[in-house]
Amino acid sequence: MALERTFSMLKPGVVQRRLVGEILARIERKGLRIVALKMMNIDRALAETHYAEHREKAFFDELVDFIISGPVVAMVVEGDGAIGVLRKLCGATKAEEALPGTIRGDYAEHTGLNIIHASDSVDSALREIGLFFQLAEIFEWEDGNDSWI
Ligand code: D4T
Repeated sequence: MALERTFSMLKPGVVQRRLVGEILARIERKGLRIVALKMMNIDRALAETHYAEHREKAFFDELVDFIISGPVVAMVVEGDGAIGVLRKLCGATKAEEALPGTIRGDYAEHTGLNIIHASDSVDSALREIGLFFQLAEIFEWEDGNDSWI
């Protein structure tokens, strides 16, 4: 499988619910590598750019208001097939369809508050990593566990 990088973000509410560690642990336990990580507030312009594909949707304004309502934890995650693997760990977008054992299935009751974002394609990953991170904020590190995970 191809080595990929994907963008992920723990949405507002995760910091307040003290779930950052638990969710990062799930990502790490799978064997994915965190190569960039930061807490930040998103401004309206970045939120509207990030969610540009949803501009015409009825939930767009609510979505933007929500994503700028508190700090998020943004990250770049690397691994074999990382884009699909992380989407699977997250579970379905709609909270009521997300299976138990997935991050959304275990922690989200409402779709508008579905806890985590993860890029859905190679193109989205590239675009979103570029929106949120400078090259110097992304770290290459030697993975001594590579032959065990
Ligand atoms: P994100 O982008 O947050 O990772 O979600 P997904 O990639 O899984 O799903 P999406 O782009 O279709 O939705 C973006 C964002 O909008 C919220 N949403 C979505 C909502 O509030 N109501 C809805 O009906 C849908 C489909 C949740 C995620």
